Amino acid sequence: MTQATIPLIEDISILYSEPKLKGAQTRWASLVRDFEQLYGRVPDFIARSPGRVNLIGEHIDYAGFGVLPMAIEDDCLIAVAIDHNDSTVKISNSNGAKYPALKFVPKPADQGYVDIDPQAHVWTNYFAAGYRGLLEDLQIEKPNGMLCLMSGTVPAGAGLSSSSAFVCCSVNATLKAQESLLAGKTGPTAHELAIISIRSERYVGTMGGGMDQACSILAKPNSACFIEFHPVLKVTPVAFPTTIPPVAFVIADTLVTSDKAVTAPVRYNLRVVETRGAARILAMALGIPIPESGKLHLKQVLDAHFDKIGFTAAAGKTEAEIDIEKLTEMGQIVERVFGTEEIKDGVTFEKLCELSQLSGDEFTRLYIQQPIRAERFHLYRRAKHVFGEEKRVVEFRDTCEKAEAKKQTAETVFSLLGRLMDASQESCHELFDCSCDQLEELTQLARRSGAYGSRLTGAGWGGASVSLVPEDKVPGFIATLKKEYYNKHHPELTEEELENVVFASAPSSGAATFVGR
Ligand code: NG1
Ligand code: MG
Repeated sequence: MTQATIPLIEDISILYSEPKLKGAQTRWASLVRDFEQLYGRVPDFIARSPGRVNLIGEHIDYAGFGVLPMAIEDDCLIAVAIDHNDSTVKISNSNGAKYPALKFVPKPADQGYVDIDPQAHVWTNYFAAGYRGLLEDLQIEKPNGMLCLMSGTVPAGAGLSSSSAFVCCSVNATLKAQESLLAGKTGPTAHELAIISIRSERYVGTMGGGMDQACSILAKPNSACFIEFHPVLKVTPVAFPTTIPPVAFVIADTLVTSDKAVTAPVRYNLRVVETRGAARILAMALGIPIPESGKLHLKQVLDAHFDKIGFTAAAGKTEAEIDIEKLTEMGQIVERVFGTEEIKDGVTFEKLCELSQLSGDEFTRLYIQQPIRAERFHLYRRAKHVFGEEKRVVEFRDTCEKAEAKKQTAETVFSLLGRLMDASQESCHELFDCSCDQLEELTQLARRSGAYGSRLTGAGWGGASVSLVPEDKVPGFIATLKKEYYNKHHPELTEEELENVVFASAPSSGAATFVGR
């Protein structure tokens, strides 16, 4: 490696669109410079993983259903120097004032390499999670040491997956740093790295689905990702129609931060448990056998149900039409099984166990791996959201893919997509209870200000909204949001600060490592 200031990078312009590129070049250069200052040597490589914006398909990945996110240009970078003689790991943050550094000597493989306390909400947990997950996969005895400096631009707690960008980046960085120890074996494929990253992030204590890591690692440039989880993880690029005037996805952060790790017991992890309970009870009602592990999500219930009744689709139906037919029928089953007076408005834990035909201890052992707290568990509203939301994902994807063949006008296509986004927001608000006042305000304002559609993105309860806006209207749209939302609620923010709060992002590409020339 030469001592040059930036040329670690062949050409980072493939990663960022023109408006973002200059800022990115400065950032990459100062990362290398700060690294040299901190560790007295240049890094061997820089690993990069992007955040994501979920276009549609909220809170359904952990129910096994397909989702449609897009990687964004904001990302996590980790500059790394490899130490072949000493296993010690040091990780610092370019924002050291806010995020203190960590140093550790890895433990033996059978002790999991590094301790992670999910109750201690420290930023380095995400690094440790990726480090541990990858090493457990490789089963390396004496890892190479790593000197690391991290720089992140994905806003934290905004629903844009700063957490997964970091975990995925850590997995990638750790792999690259241990390459010399693979002894001729080929390391994991990108697909395997995505699965490792999904597993790794659970060490932090959230019972997450997998959308974010799959997107951060496997995204392809210029397209969104349709991600399926069942029976296996599969990512298909979905391009937006190119023959009609372009649209942009504008991200606007409510600035209500929602730290998923902190609120998990009453929000995210609780939703996972409600969804799992709903799957079990629906399966029982439909006479579907439940595996001893109890593991069965709503997508498996759907598949098993249609297998059981010997469903055959009417001739000439498209795949999307068949999926929609099945999801509609599942919606009716939800009405029948959960729409009763006894269940519709939520059930106590005792009732949940009774319906599941399990004791409290058994239910906890099978479905509650992390602490949760709730007075009532909502089977009806959560299940209804899941099947309805997946229907919208299918329609959204189908609309993007068929627009050109159907010779639809921009107005038709984008109005359709926008309506689906609006309906998703309504369902998140009414049925899944994962919106909040500020998200409602911002999405309504977006619609009034020229967006075809607008919804929350990511886990919700704060964080960002995403709006579909004709590209030529983006500057005016952003100006209105600044005036009507940010100037009102956050007059303290400067123009420059607002650039990271409300912005359009081009679809970015998935994780990669960059070595010096
Ligand atoms: P964020 O927005 O990063 O908190 C979470 C989950 C996803 C998905 C969405 C909701 C993780 C790492 N991410 O995202 O898997 O369930 O919420 O659609 O747990
Ligand atoms: Mg996250």
